[in-house]
Amino acid sequence: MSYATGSIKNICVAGHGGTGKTTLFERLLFAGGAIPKAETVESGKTTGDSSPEEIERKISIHAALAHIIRNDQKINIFDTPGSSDFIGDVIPAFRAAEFALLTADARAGIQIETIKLWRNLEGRKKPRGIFIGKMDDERADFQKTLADFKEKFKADPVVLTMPIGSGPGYKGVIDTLNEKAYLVPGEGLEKEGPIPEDYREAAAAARERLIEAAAEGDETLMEHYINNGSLSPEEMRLGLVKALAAGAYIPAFAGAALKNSGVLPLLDFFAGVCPGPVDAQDVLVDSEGRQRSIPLDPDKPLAALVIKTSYDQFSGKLSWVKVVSGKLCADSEAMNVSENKKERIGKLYTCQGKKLEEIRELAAGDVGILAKSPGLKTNDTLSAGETALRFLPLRLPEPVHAVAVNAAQKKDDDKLGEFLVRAAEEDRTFRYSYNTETKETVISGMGELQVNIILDRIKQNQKIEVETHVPRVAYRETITKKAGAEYTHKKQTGGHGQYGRVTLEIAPLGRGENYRFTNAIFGGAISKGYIPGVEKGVLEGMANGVMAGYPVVDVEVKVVDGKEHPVDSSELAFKLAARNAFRESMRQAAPSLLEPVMNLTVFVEEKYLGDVMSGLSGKRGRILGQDSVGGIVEIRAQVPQAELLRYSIDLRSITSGTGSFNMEFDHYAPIAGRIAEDVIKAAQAFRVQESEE
Ligand SMILES: Nc1nc2c(ncn2[C@@H]2O[C@H](COP(=O)(O)OP(=O)(O)OP(=O)(O)O)[C@@H](O)[C@H]2O)c(=O)[nH]1
Ligand SMILES: [Mg+2]
Repeated sequence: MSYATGSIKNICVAGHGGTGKTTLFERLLFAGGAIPKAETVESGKTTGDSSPEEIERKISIHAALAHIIRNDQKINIFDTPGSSDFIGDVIPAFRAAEFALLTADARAGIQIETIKLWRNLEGRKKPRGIFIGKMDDERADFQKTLADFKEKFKADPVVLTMPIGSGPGYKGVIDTLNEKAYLVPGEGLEKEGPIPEDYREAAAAARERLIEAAAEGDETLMEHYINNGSLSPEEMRLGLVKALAAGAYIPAFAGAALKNSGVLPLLDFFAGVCPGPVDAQDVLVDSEGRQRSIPLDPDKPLAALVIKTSYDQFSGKLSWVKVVSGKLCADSEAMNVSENKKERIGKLYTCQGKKLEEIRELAAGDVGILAKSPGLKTNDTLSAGETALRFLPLRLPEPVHAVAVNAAQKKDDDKLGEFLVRAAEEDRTFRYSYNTETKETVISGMGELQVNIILDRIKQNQKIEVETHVPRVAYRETITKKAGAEYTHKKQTGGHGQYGRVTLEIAPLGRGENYRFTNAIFGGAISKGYIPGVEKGVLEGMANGVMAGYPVVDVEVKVVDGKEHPVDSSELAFKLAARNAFRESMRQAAPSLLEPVMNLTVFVEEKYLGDVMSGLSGKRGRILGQDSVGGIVEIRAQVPQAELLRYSIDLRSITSGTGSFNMEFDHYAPIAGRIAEDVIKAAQAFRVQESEE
């Protein structure tokens, strides 16, 4: 069955690891009648954590999508992983949802991943709320968590559900909008009841704030409120809908999902108050990068975005799509704008976790799954006809942790390659590449956990034995002064001989200028026709420097003189002469090693600042600055890449798993002394090993 754009909601549940997202997701599905029984994460049977690696580790690794039908609306809900290693599965859900609910553990306050996710949502101007869960736990403190929230986000949430007691005395929640209590059930669904006497005052105060938030959403409501001092329940709801779509307030909820508590009023909020596709706009860009906002309109031509790709044991490749405009029909055709070719649209599904249900069409605003469209990949735009308009790709961070891998047995190379292609399709933060320079396949991701899970899948599911090691750094070589040399390549072997003489002058260039080649010969010592051969020889010489065999950069090369033979000269002879002339010149030009230096941004809680700073100075890092926003300190530094190869592991241990970082290449910088000696020694060892293989 197809749902109209106005009857669809897309909600994303996100937040710090272990705050109870998958449990809440499960209980929402149960309360909404989508599943007959609610399972615990520990049982390994939840709708959210259904892959073998999730069941084994009892954490979420992949985004899960399910839906509830409530008041004739289809409420799509995403459960997302909390560990920062799996941000690649959170971003697609943020992209597709019109509302995000962040979970907090009432015992722990607002934790670092939640802060980072909050910032990400803020950047997207996405309406969002907060669910303070685990209220049944002994150490739960709703007010303290709320206060922590206020301090970190400089915002005062509007309480939609407040807890009745906490810990062993926790009894349920009060729905301040509908003025009733929901009591913790023995089993089954929570029961409605009157607001307990001693909570009436607090509930009334919370309701006052709700009325104000609602009135702020709409001018006529505000007038009505000023004149009458109150709003009817329906007026309130409408005001809250508008104000939330505009991001004017932040709703806060309490509950204990594991006890099925605080779930029903949340569901009613999703159905009744949350913004949906009709309240949102999306953005398309044309071939010149100009952006155009479009409403989510079912009556316009089709425009849909592939937000995620996954592989199912039975159905093969699955493409998750958000339809933004028009409708997507099963057994049809659409234009894949990104590839500029027609795509057959086969079967369409809606899903409850990994359970797929076939449907005929998806209207604008809906999210569903397309099977058997092998040509589709994440970020592709589907369109009704030919157009240059496409969606902006998902904004994902760059990988920070890399490992070099190779199949222990040559015969497994292809199988390993195929697996890596698929893994990188499934999670866009996971990358693999073959580095021709260091001759390694390097896989990289957001942290050790993500990379290790991929390695486990290679070993356990694919049964491929692999060897891993720390990736080699791509050093460079350069020169520090001017020099020059002459080289004559001369060979007499029977018939034709080989002859070419080249004199080069080389000089340092500015960092990043890489290479400049000039023919400065006057008078035809070398004919023009041989100069390309000379340049080839120079480039070959530059491919392997004289210090440790790394590529040579930032050198100006001038051909100043030479000599040719009327019969024996050839392009090859000049190439060989030039290569050697370059090597010789380089030896005399005070060569130096360069190492890549990264721009690093570290995000840590204030209490770890000192340890992280001293860690960085031990890594030859240069601190550029620091900022503190909402309880997280952002440290900016420049650090040699060689010192960062295992930084995701180091930082985890310094910060008990809470710190994270971004990095990108910035520049090459010279190294000398012991550090350079070690690099040269390691390169020699590598070469010996290579020649033995
Ligand atoms: N006491 C109590 N425990 C809860 C509640 N909700 C979840 N838990 C427990 O908290 C732990 C983590 O729950 P999950 O639902 O897996 O948390 P999550 O946020 O999905 O975790 P990740 O996906 O790994 O980030 C599990 O042991 C749950 O049983 C609750 O309301 N009360
Ligand atoms: Mg989870």
